[in-house]
Amino acid sequence: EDGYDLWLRYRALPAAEAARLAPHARAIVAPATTSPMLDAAIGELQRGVGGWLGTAPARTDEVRAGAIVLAMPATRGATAAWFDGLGQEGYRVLRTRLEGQSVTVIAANTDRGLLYGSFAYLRGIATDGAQKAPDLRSTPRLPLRLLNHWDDLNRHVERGYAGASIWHWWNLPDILDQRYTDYARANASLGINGAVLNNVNAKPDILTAPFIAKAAALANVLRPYGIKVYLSVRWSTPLELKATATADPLDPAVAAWWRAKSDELYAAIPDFGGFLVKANSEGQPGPHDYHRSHAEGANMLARAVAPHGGIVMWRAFVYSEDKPTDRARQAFDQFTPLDGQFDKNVIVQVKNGPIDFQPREPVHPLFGAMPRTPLLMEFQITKEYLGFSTHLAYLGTMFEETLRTDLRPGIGAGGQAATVTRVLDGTLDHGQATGMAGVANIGTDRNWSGSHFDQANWYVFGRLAWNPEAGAEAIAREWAAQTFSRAPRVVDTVSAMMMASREAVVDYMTPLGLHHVMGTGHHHGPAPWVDNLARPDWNPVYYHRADKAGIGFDRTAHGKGGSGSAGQYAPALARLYEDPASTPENLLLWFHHLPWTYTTRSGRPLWDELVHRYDAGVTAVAAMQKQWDSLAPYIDPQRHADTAQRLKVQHREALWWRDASIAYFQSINGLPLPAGARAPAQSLDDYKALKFPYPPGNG
Ligand code: BDP
Repeated sequence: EDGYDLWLRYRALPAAEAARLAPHARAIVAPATTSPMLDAAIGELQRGVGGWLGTAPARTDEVRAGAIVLAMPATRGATAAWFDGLGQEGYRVLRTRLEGQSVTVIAANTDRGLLYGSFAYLRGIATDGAQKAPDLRSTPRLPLRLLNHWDDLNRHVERGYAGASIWHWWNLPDILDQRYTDYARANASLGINGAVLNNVNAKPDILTAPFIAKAAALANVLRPYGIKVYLSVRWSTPLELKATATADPLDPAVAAWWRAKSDELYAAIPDFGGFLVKANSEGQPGPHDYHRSHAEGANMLARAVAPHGGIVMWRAFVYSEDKPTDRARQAFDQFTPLDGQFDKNVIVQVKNGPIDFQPREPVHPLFGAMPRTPLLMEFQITKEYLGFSTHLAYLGTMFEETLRTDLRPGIGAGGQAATVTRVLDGTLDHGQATGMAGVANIGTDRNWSGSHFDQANWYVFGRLAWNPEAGAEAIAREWAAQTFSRAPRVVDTVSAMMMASREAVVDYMTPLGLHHVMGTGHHHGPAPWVDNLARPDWNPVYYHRADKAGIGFDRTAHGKGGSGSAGQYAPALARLYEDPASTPENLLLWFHHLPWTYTTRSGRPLWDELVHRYDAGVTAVAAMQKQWDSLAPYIDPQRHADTAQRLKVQHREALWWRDASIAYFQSINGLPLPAGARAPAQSLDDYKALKFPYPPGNG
């Protein structure tokens, strides 16, 4: 068990379960007209059932007892009600009678629905061992369910902790790796329907003819699995390719170049999805270089792809170099004046929080402030700030926390909470459903994600993109059952570990709303002392603002001496954040600068509470180690040992985070440790002296 099969393992079933499944999986009956997507669905059913039972069911066009029937509305004997409300992507799976025979029906209006329905059928059996007759119905809540690969053309993966890029650009387009197909299968099993192939820090080369041919070859492999290809583009591409004399979006020659380039792309990839753009952000060029707005830039590109049905995803991850205002408020300041100015096929892609994928952030204020602009959620699946692929941190709880955030607490439009999910599905404001993009954690490592448990973050991202209300815990359980074992003991223990894991990381790294205190550049390990970087808003000291008297970033109203970013939320939410007493304690120091003696909800003074949280984080990792050890008899030795090694490192590094952070903050506040707290193992200078050459994912 090296993890390559992900959650699609299909290992031989125990005899009793096989005996339950076999009579209901004797053959696969499919529509006579075939298509690559239908073939993909049938191929997966044969692989799955074949793996479980030892022989794969044959494909036939005659309904017979015990068959799995892939049904479309035109299928003879099909019941119209099966297809009710399934739309273009939904499916229904049920045990019923067709032409007098007892069969299992997978029904959908489209091939795509049959593909998703086939995976759902397989997931059902994998999680319940064929105990109950399948009875499933689902349609996706969001149309765009995308992975963003931060993969460079030389196969380096920015913030990648799972080896090199799976895209072998050099070998493409002629040599196609089996991994591309297996990648597509895994995504299709979750309903992921798009992949941005290259890094947002894009190179002009991606739009040259040779790379378009390479992208087209990948598109051909992914298409039968319902996955469209998108590309990240660099704003100044025509200028850098010396095709134009400027990259000004209002220059007709520039617009004409993008139109012609789009035509060329669509000629090679007829279902090309569109462009993702990082502009005027962290040194990337953009329309501001020509005194044009983000909207003017995005609209110019949008008009180039519009005739082909393409979209532009314009990122809102911007913070300017010259304006020293609070970084957390800059995207809002730049984008809210543009609300309503974007073309219809532009979607603004917003990170979940206002800084940068921290272990915990409040929701990004833009989600509540662009009622006339469709917004796409950007989550980071790869764990840049949460211990790479070494630390076990299940991100389902983090994604869910953001999606469930009520943007207008107490106001609830039409009785329903104004959740972030409802911004994405369009029911809150602008009426257009968008979706979610996840920065992928996939690489050439045999197990795809660096660690076995990081597969769960790919999995939960996809499942929540399909249904943001599916529930992180339910998803953890189904992942554990498919990935390790259906034994209740395994599912209970693994999901319990997962559900507590992200909070543990928050506790030992950034408790109580602290953020951005990681090592410079690579973001590995604690470095709250760093104060010498080129830009103030890259320095940890800028974010925690600890001094002799207190700690935290005052983001309350200007009038109260804060940065004003709490006021970017809708009034009801802003009111909560303006007052430390009503701010959720897990965001306390995000919004407030408080004296070390401030009394927290436990009754402990702030300093003692901070130390308490660091300790709680370390203790939680020790608990995960124990839980994992207890599973040794139930998990294959290879994956058990690999995970145990990582947990051991995580425990050591949690202690390091705790000790280094405490040593540093103590050097600032001069306070004694709370009674009973252990002194840091080493001196602050020892921690400061640590160096990390050649970290993964960084340059
Ligand atoms: C930060 C990463 C950086 C990315 C940037 C982005 O450190 O590597 O390029 O975000 O999202 O999280 O553009």
